This record gives sequence, C-alpha cells and structure tokens, in this order.
Amino acid sequence: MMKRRTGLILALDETDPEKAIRVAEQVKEYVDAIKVNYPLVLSAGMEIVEKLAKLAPVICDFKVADIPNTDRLIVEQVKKRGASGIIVHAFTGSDSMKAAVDAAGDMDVFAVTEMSHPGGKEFTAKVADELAKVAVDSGATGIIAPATRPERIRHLRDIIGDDMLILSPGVGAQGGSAKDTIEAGADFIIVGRAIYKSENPEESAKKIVREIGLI
Ligand code: NUP
Repeated sequence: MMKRRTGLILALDETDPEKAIRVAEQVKEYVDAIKVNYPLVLSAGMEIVEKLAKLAPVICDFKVADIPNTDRLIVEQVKKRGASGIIVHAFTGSDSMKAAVDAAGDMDVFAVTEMSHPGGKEFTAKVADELAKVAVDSGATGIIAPATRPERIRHLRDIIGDDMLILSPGVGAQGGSAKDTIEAGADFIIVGRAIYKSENPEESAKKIVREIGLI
C-alpha cells in the first residue's frame, strides 16, 4: 500500500513530455506519487511511466472499465512498466474489479466512486455508495472520491472504513481545498493544474504540502 509522507499526489497531465519530466523533477520531494493519465501517455508513450517511476511511485489513471479479461490484460501491461498503482472504474461490476485486483498483485488498485466534476453528480453520485462497497469487497487498496464535495468524502469513508485509502482529486482548478479535503477524511489529495500550470511548480507544491500540514 502506498506510503503517506506529504499527502500530495501530482496529477501530471502536462502533454509536453520534456516539460512533464521537468515538473516531476521540480516537485518530486513534495509528492508521495505521480499520477499519469491519457493526455501524457498518448503524447509521450508508456516509456514515460518507466522514466517517472525513477523519480516517484507512479499511479496510472487509466480508469480501466472493461470485461474482466480485458481489465486483467491492461493491468498486466501497466504493472510491467513499473507502475505502483492503477485507477479502475467500479461501475463495471464486481467481477471486473476482482480481475483487476487479482492481476495487480502487490500493485495498488483504486476504484473510482463519485467523480469530482459537476457531471459526476448526474450518474456516479447516485451509485457511489454501491461502488464503494464493490471496492471494499474486491479487495481494492482504496477509492477515488471528490475533493469538490468534502461531505461526500466523509460519507464514503463511513462505508469503506479506516483500512482503505481515499485519494481525492478536485483541489485547486476544480475549486476544492486541500485542508477541507484532508479534514473530511482523505488520505491523499491529487493536484494537477494548480501545480504543473503554475509559474513555479515547486513553490506551488510546497504551499499545498504546508496546507495539508502532515510535514
Ligand atoms: O473524479 C475524478 N476527478 C478527477 O479530476 C477522477 C479523476 N481521476 N480525476 C483526475 O484527477 C483528472 O483526470 C485529472 O487527471 C486530475 C485532476 O486534475 P486537476 O483538476 O487538478 O488539474
């Protein structure tokens, strides 16, 4: 299970591969992990995961959402590249979730519950409690829950208990606050644009880490 020091995870959605590496180097001492998503991988290729894994643990936010066999094949490929974690959708059901967790072995699996953007309320919020239960039953490491709605983090924490992790995106550009998110029970906050688009990513990361207040 990923270790918490600062409580900050960088969402590196920068699509210029050189700039992405530069930002990762600038902030590596302030983050517990670097999350990569399709924008960077589609621009830089999966080799970027291997490069970043030398700087910090890497979580692949591929929101895997398929039948069990395909989920398994995707997780195996991500694992081969040296990632420490992968994000999957729980709405595909317990068999797909279980296949992802089984294939992950010692790699962390995080299940998406309620999404952080306004549209997240239209569908995901309505079934988030059940999605969280699927995550628990499948043996996932944790869930993704919205920093834009701290009260929902509190509620989802009650469902999953204290043994699983909560990773919360939505701080900064989407309007959530680091402090409120941690106070609501998140273990880690995920921050993208507020760091990689800032004039001084290092200073911005440092400021957020201070606001989280763990170190
Ligand atoms: O519900 C979610 N909300 C969300 O923003 C689930 C996610 N995985 N994310 C991701 O977190 C999103 O795809 C992006 O990579 C990151 C947030 O980035 P930013 O809004 O801080 O720039």
